[in-house]
Amino acid sequence: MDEFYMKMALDLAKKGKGFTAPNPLVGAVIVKNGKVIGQGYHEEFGQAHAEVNAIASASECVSGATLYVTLEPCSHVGKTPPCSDLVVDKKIRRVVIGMGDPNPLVAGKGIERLRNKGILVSIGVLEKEIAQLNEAFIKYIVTKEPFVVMKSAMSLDGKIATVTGESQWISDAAARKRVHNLRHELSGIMVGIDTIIKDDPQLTARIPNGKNPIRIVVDSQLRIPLASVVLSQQDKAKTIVATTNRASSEKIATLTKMGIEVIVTSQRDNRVDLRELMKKLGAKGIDSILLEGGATLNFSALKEGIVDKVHVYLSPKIIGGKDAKTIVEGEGISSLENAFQLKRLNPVMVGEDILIEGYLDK
Ligand code: AOF
Ligand code: ZN
Repeated sequence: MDEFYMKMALDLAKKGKGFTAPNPLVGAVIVKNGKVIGQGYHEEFGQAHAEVNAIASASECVSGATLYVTLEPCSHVGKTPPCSDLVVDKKIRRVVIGMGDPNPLVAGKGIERLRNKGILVSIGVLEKEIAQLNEAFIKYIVTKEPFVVMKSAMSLDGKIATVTGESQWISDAAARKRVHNLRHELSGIMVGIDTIIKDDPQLTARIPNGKNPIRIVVDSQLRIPLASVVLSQQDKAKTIVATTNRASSEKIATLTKMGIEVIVTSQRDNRVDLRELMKKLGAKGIDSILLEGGATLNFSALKEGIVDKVHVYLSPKIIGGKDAKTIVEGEGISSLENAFQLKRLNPVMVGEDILIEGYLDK
């Protein structure tokens, strides 16, 4: 039964996708005498925690009930008072927790408070699924750096375009829809300047009620055209341009006047220092980033070790052409033993395409 109610809490947690960052997705269910009497989830950043919403929704007194919550109840005074105290005050008898809270402010203290008050606590129900749902939070709360997902779509022979540069569309409509969902779920979307110059993309989440990610353009020399969509259509989403101290200060001033935030990093191989950029974006509360290319930036991101996860869509097409572009270029790796290794691969069909998800083995 614990798994059954935890699954319910997990499904509730998912409803907050796209709206809670950099805070976690959390769901809670209250059960008394075999009946669900309350449900809640963390709906939006800064708003009530899941436990508070579940208790507030209860159709009868929660005293003596069991609380199922995907994340350890908090023990700190943050934007809201500690949930573990509320659970104690409301005389809940048993608490079933999906996973411990990696937040150093909590990290076991919530569980300790509950146990000290004689509440029965079980931990680790559906932990793997819950941790995966909160993989960005788990990294960010400890490192203060965003969780980066590198996404690419390619033909079966590894091309992202034909020799003439035609690239729309390699992947199927179902795959594109899934990517727009991912844009909604993650806080930022990052591309290199060549992608802006070549495709002039919007980088928005075009799904119903989609939340647009913050657009981040990596542009070492500030070559970005002022008329590009990411600069001229700022009502849709905020844009940050990341550059180096090599960029013209006049252009920085022009962009700033247009309302664009410019982040200047030191140079690394004449380019934006991506590790420094991740620290700076993390400091702004950006907990997750979808890296959407191009091939040069993809290589730099892998080389600098900022990529946590990849999503590669394989489309059942063969394009050929030795000059047709592939998903990762740059200078490449010369010795196979230094190749970027993936683990925990998960292939799934998405429409006609195969999506391969995997994590970088760092
Ligand atoms: C949430 N929602 O349902 C739970 C959280 O910034 P605050 O004060 O809202 O506190 C955020 C921390 O509270 C968060 O990092 C996590 O450790 C803990 N639990 N947070 O936003 C919730 N249960
Ligand atoms: Zn809380």
